[in-house]
Amino acid sequence: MRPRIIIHIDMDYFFAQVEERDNPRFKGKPIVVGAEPQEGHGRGVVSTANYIARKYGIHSALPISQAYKLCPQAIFLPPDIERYVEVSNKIMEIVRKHAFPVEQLSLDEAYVDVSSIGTFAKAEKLALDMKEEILQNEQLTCTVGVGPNKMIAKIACSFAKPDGLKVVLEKDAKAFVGPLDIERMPGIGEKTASSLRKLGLRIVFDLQQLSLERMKELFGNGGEDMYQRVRGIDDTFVQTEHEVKSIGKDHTFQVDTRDPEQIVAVCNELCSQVGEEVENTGVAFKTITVVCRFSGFETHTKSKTLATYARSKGVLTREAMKLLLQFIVSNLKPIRLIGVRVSHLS
Ligand code: TTP
Ligand code: MG
Repeated sequence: MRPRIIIHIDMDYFFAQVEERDNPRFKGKPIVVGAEPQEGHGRGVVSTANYIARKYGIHSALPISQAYKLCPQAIFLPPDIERYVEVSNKIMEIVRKHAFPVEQLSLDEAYVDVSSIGTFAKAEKLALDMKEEILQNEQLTCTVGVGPNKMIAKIACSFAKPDGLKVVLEKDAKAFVGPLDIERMPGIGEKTASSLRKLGLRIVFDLQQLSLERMKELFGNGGEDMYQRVRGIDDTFVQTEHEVKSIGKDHTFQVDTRDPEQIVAVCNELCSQVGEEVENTGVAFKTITVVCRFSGFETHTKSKTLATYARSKGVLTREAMKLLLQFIVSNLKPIRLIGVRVSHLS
């Protein structure tokens, strides 16, 4: 089976780097973009700082008065958002022109689903090409992470900062996240982390030792997802603008099943719920996706894009059933969850 391959690309010290590029006299000096410091009496916070200023302990969201105390000789600049948007558009154009699905997270950060490229080696080459093109066209550096899913790609990227590239293969994902502080897991904030630490759970490896039941006790409804995440598994999609506007429903079976009658009945029900919502919102859809999670959390999706837009429940049910059947014949494990989704809406 073709591996899933995601690239996470993030510009280095973005606002400050644009300022540095446009004012060569700043090169080699600490730069802080943010609120006016007013010689240490200013209110407001740091937007970002270049890596030289970071050596003094300055970082995003730090009160500007503290930043001033840490490094009064830094160059303090107000943000020029219009300019950063302009630069961001040019960068995203480079990222998008390779024609893979792109999810832009902020001005300087995006996920690219490059699974169709086939191998991690090719994905790495593409990531380097994007990096090089951004440097040549915009004279700006960025960092790239390549991984089997969004979470791993993003963490890999943070490891390679600045101006770096890091690839983590699927087989290495679990070991890669093991030594991380639990707070690095998406979904574990400061508060949760602090109560987990009281239980002696400090790094992701500690959470990897817990049973699914224990994870459910600790994380409630999110327990199943967290059980996967601490193993380096993350099934969330790269959501392009089209896919954000999707309508979907899923169902988890009480007990994993291969009973065709039960599976078909649930799929029918999901199609009719999605079909109803399609009707209510008055949209038409072009892509139908069926998600199937098997015992052991292995999750697969299959999609069909129609030649023309459709609205009818009948079309949806027929196509979803065909996709579902492909799952059932190609994988003999019991099914834990199925989902039906329509996207590419108009
Ligand atoms: P980030 O990508 O988080 O930070 P960065 O690009 O400055 O540095 P690096 O990625 O190398 O660690 O954010 C992108 C931009 O968003 C950043 O340049 C400024 C802005 N920003 C804020 O204004 N406030 C914030 O708290 C953060 C985190 C970012
Ligand atoms: Mg950045």
